[in-house]
Amino acid sequence: MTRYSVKMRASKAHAHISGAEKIVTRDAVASTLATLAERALSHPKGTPDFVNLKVELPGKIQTLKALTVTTHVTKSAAEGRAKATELLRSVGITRIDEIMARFSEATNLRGAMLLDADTLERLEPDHKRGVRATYMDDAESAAKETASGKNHYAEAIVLATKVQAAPHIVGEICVSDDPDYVTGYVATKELGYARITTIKEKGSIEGGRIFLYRGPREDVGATIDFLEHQAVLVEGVPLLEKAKEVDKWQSLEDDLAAIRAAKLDRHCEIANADRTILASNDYLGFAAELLAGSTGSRLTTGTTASHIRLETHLAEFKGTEAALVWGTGYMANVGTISALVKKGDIVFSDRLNHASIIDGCRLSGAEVVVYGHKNLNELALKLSAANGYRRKLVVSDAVFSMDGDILDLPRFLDICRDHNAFSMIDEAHATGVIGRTGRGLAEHFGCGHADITLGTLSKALGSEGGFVCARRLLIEYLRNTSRSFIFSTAPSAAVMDAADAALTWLEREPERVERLRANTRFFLHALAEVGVQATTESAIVPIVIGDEARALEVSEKLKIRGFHISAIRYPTVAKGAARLRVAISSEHTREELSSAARAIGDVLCS
Ligand code: WAQ
Ligand code: MG
Repeated sequence: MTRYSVKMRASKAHAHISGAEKIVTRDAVASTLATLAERALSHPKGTPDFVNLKVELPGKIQTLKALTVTTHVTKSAAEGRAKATELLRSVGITRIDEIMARFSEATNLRGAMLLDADTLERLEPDHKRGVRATYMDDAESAAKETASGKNHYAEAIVLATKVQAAPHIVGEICVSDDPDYVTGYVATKELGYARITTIKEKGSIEGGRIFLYRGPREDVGATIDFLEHQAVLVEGVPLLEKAKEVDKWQSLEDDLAAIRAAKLDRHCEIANADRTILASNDYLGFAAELLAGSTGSRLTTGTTASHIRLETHLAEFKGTEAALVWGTGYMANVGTISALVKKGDIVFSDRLNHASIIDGCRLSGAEVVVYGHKNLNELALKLSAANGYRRKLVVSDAVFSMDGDILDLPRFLDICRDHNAFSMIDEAHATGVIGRTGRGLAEHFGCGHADITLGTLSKALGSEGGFVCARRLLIEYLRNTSRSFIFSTAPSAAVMDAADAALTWLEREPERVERLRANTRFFLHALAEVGVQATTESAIVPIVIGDEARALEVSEKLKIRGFHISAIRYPTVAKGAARLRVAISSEHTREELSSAARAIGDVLCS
């Protein structure tokens, strides 16, 4: 079958942004071009002003067997370099310190330095560009390409395999130039691909590749020609073994097993009316009279049939195995994130996530990585660079509360799954709003659930509290470890019953959700008619004003005209991005919405 070489290169003001190459069959050429074009145009490093896509028929293709991979776990750059030295010395390559010192010269090369392994002379004619190994691909790459883009690990094995097949090459050392990526490798025919998990300090951009040559000078040209022109397909490229990393669900099982073994497991029992209660905090008997307080934590006397009923109902509504309720949405976020990740773990958070998510991340003690708003390419890149953490969590708002836009859940879930990371979404503004019957993003996209779906009872459900829907194992884990759940008084039964009634109501009258959507569309049209541009994917309509004082003034003027519309300012949104935040309800009349739009138009123009 005829195979073509397909290459992509994207740049901006002549600076390299991204590049990729594939060797594909005739019928895959068009789709490969489309994928690579999309990757070029949506790269987290920026929008290119030049994209070069190239299709060529290569010469005869050589098939190679992938180098075997071993992983050496190192805890510091010094340890990593010592490991590289030890490995290379074992195959007769000495002077490693001097070779490593040449990386300061290698940085900024598009290709690799070609060094004489013994004299350390540079052999390639172009010292600015280096030697580029090219025309190579993983023979089974389709299976390893993920929705999230390229697989750096597989690419590196393909490259290393081709390089070691070149005449007179005896070894390679690779240190990434990405400041966040500390993993590198050394490769030789005898050692295979020896991955070194930490080979440089985090934050350093000093890296590159060095190819080591041992042979007659007159053959250098043939070596470079092989590297730069011979087409190669590499078979048997292994998938990244994640031996050091425990499966995320297994890590929950392990923690729970330890808790149970120590007899520290916690359960929510309904206080039995036949027993005399000597466990509540109702010291003066008022709670029993007022029926407002719950008298204790959910784990002591605070659980009633109402709590259990609501939790069962929430799980049914969202379509998960189980659910757990906290006193507020803020507590649910803080208590869930800080229970799931700790020191030694890592959490990825969208730049525009709600404050309760931010506080949960900060409190957790885990390393916090913030990625650009909905920049899932950046998320995928940062996840690939995260090595050696016990647990990984990615958390995002479902509906962003100050912009009204929504997360691309299917792609978000793909990326989290690819990286063994827990996926968590906050559906505070999505529950009752998004999806045909208000069940949220999974209903809207017709996709699966995040591992953790958080919601609130205080918005569309008209009551108070926060909740998490998830599989039983995760809920049991949170019940045992979430400090804001364990160490606060349960919300009252009356509040639980109200939320339960709202949920039943929503199930019986899904037309409310449709009415909300129609009202939102109507309001956007009404705004457009008075010359105000606004968009939304939810029921939150932001009207960005910019200046903080001006936003306050507009909000005050609208109050005088009889409309309560909040002005949102820093730190809820960025400085200079102050806005009116209009929240639509299914119960607004068309009259109310059109007069509000007219008033906004008037005030903004005055
Ligand atoms: N030929 C020669 N040198 C190259 C090539 C090429 N095709 N591509 C990149 N280089 C050089 C260039 O100087 C880059 O700056 C440097 O290598 C690093 O390239 O988890 O990400 O693509 O096992 O940033 C290795 C570890 C990751 C993977 C290396 O390299 C793992 C990496 P990058
Ligand atoms: Mg790089």
